[in-house]
Amino acid sequence: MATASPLPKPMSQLSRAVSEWVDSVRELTQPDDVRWCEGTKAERDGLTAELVRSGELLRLDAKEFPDCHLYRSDPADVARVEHLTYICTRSKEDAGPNNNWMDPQAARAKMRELFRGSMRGRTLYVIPYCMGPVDSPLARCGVEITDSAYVAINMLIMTRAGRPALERIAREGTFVRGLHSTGELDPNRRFIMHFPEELAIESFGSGYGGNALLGKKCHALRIASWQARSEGWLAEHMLIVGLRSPRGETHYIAAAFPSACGKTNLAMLIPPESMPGWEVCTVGDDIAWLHPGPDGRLWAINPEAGYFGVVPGTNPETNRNAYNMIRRETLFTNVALTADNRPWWEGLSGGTPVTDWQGRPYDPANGPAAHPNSRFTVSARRNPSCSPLVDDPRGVPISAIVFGGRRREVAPLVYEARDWAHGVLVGASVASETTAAAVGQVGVVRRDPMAMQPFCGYNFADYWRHWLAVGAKLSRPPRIFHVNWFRRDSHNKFLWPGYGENLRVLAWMLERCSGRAAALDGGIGLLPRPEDLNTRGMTLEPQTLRALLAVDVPLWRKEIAETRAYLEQYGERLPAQMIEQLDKTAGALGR
Ligand code: SAT
Ligand code: MN
Repeated sequence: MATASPLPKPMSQLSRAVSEWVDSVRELTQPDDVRWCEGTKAERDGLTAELVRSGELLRLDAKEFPDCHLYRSDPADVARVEHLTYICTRSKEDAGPNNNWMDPQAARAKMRELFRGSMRGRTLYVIPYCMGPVDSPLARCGVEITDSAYVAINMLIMTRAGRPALERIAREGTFVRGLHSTGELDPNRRFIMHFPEELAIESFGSGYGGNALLGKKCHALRIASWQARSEGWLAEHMLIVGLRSPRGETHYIAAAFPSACGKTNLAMLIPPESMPGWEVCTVGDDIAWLHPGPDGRLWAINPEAGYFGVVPGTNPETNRNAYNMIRRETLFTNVALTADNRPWWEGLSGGTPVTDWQGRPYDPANGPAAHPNSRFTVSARRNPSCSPLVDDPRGVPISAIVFGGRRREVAPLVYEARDWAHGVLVGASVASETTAAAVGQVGVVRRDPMAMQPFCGYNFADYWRHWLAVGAKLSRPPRIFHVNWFRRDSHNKFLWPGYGENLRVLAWMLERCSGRAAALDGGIGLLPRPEDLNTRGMTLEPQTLRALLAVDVPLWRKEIAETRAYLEQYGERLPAQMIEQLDKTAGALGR
């Protein structure tokens, strides 16, 4: 006779370290109830149903958008708050000029007072999660405690959360402790604190993505970048995409762009019809963990399991994969609604918004109908171009690293670094026009090295040194490129069509990686000649292509002087190689 299998152990008994931490948080925050998340679909559906009943979530038209919901945030809580985000290391220099710093003891004391009793009348959710495939040696675990069911649902979509993660934590012993409470959403009582030396995060007073889904930017970038330095790898703000050429060769590219610069679109790119035979598969759209492999190559995993993407602009022309992906099982935040309860956003050709993102009758005088930083949360499995290797514990080998910014001028469409060390300088020199993903003025150029300005958990000078050290360990390092899809003409018109056509630029990179494509030394690095780019089937005037590939030497001299002034802020800690590389570029351009 078959014996009944024993009941699984309650989650609260799997790891003593986690349970003790939960008990201490419970004592401090005084929730009415504690719930451990198992990570099942039934559990997520149950949580969703509860929020529909309480009115926090709105069910969308079940015919066109089955299992889709709308969440409206507080109107003053719609983006990351970089000015309230801190790195709390014992030494201020370890955080560096690139971070806000607070003494860890002072920060802990401040947060203790905010968290005291903050969960009264609320439920405390315990979410064990694994960043990366649960059986991957490259993955790392954490536990988020939150009093927001909306945050819990997001984390259940965005990470591999629940029992298997907690079982790994119980085996390994180490995990990142992330404590989050929504508080009263008072911007004066809002802080996102990181304690990299203790692998801990404390976030209070915001329910928005990057501030509250602690597995994402807080853990997978700020804390992980610190862990990565001590363990010899890199945690980067990069998408990972696989490209199979008509020759049948597959290459993986990791690409860093600032928030809301099209990473999700590039990761899910649809080849133009005039480029038959190309296939694209998505490994990740936002974060890459890169490890030197035993074969001397760089191997990447996507620590996330879902996408938290920008909604406006998504349509069948810009990103058909994303457009199809977000038609079911998707959680929308801060989009507008049509009369028949369908989500609506700027950039959709059909439908009419009747209710704006704040739930008011739509009036163009109030600004866009959907918030410019409105988001979708969706499982990566919903992506039609999702790579079969997303769960591969070894990750994928990276052939090319791409840095990019949003620049009206200066940066050409594409150029290649001379070598890894030059590539580190190219990455460190990234500057970009700001977007709506962070609170503050939109459209001003700011320095954003490796697109990590808001996300590097330690001093950039040490980070660049670490990048140089990782490169020195690789016998087959990826080639490093810089792209700019956003260059404009004197009438402020974009010169390059972007989206699927970006494949033409990626194709040149892959030809470079295979040693087949030529390049010209343009002083700033290596550029394709106009005839090296495949422009067959697109309408691009020859003079436009020349303008896209032009290096404006006087502007570049100014750019180099600004980069020098920026790097010099890092003083003694700045690796000498960075200035050597800059001098080399300045020399190549003629002083
Ligand atoms: O808000 S998030 O940090 O999650 C998204 C982004 O800014 O890239
Ligand atoms: Mn991002």
